[in-house]
Amino acid sequence: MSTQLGTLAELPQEYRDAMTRVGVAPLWPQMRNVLPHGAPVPVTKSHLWAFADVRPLLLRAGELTPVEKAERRVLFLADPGRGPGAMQATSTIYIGLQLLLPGETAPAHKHTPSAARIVVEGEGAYTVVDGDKLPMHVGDLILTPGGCWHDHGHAGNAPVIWLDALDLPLFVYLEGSYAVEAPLQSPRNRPDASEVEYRSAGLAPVRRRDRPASTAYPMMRFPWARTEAALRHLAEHNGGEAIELDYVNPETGQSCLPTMGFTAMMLRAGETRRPPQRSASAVYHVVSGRGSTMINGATHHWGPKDTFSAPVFAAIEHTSASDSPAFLVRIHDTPLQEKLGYYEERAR
Ligand code: GTQ
Repeated sequence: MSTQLGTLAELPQEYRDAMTRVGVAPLWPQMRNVLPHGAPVPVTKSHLWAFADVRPLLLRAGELTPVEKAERRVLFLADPGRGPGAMQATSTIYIGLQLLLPGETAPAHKHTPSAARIVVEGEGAYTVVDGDKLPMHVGDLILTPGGCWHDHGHAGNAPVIWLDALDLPLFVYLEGSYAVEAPLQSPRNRPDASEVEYRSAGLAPVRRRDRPASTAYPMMRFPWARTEAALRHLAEHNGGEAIELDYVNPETGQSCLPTMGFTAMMLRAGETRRPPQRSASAVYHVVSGRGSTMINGATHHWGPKDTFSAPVFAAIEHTSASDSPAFLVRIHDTPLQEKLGYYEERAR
């Protein structure tokens, strides 16, 4: 059924003025904007941010703005569908690229949105999350869930760049975004849980009655070396299936953060994949390898450290270069949509 709905122009001016004075407006001229037929009409426009383009600007920020004057020295990825300066890459996902120079620190704070980092370049940086010092190696996924104190430091000798993913746009929309500041934390003198308690999938530490498990965020760091090894093993044994692993909470099996999901992907050399159309929006970060991705008919060519976005219900086709496999991390809002009860996949 698609009757043509009435427009604003059909209504007498004097009636429209009266509505404006009273502070009301008619629904029917805007009905299809907010409830389109069959599928959402995304505002987000797919875009590729080449690391080679962003990196020099970020390094210049290192010269122009001391970290003390930035708190976080970040250039964020602005969705072209929302115009210049939009502080979001998709409807719910904020992505920033953060620079820390040797010897610099970024002070502790905690905030209502959740964040995760993927290390892009450089060695020697660390993040302290609620007292746990988490080393940052290229490709590692480091969580700083909402409400957890976090500060960053850098003991190496070359610039470090990492990607920040936050559910900030959602919290801004909810009018729920704020932060609390504090001095740097003193880290506990023990390796983080990924090195001690959760070395291996399926094995979890025995919990004592007097020390109940803290199940919300038991593991804050997912070392890339293990993720890549797991993907390569899976590739040898899963037939022709997509090679994908979700980052999950090792105690509950649920997504590692409440609204954002993280999925490590491997594309075999020369492989083409057409995933289902998903109701989730996504940002892909290339850890290594080269290839191209067609999103709603437009093709992005990507290489290591590049980042690209896909709106909700995008028609996607990935192709990796023929000489070596490619490894990507997909950042998406599936966990949020599942909690809201509307996550959906449509076969293509
Ligand atoms: O490192 O804590 O890109 O609070 C945006 C907000 C990074 C951070 C961002 C933040 C941070």
